[in-house]
Amino acid sequence: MGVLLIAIGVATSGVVAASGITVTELTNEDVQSGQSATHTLSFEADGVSADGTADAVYVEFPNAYADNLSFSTVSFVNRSSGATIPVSSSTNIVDGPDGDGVRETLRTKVSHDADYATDDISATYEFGLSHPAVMETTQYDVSIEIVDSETGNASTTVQDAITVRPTGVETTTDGDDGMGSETETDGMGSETDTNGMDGDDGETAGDTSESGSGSGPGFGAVAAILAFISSVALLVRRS
Ligand SMILES: [Ca+2]
Ligand SMILES: [Ca+2]
Repeated sequence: MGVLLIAIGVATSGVVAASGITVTELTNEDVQSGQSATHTLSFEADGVSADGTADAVYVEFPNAYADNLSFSTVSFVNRSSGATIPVSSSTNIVDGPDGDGVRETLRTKVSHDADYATDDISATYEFGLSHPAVMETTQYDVSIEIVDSETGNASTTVQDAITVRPTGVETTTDGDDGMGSETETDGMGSETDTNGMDGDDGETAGDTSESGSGSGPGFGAVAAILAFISSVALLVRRS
């Protein structure tokens, strides 16, 4: 228990400096399969160095969004003063921190040369996504990472940030199956009626049952039953 608490403490203190990345808004986070949508993503981060040397800010999407990602605008401000944090290298779509060779990440560099050490910032991105075609509801993470020139790295991942829902019609085939099982039930019904006659009438009924099922359900079975009844009537008259 003590060891576990220490481990958590170390993990938390590892993101001092540039830290506290918190997503405050993601619009259109629930979309249909294959839909294209524009999104606004806002987040806050603390302790970004204002030393006049560039810091890189990454917004990383799952690989499914590579080639389905278009950047529009971004702004960074100091949350207290409202001062603009200047963009020193405009946003590009790059491989990003995961280094997997897939270009699924927005990279922007900021550089604020201020007379104080760090900014606590608010960032707002606008971008477009063409969402994947999915067969079942699928959720995607979005990650943010800041590589600071002086105060170290910080990152966060929003699990299941985007939900993509399938659009297909699913139940037509089930309706057809229902009709099929009704036909089967009719067949069973005819047999049950014939068996009922069997139980009442003994030996002769056995033959009738076979001929009934042989000629199939419906009119044939009715005809067989009528023939059976008339033959019983004849037997009754003869006896
Ligand atoms: Ca810096
Ligand atoms: Ca990548």
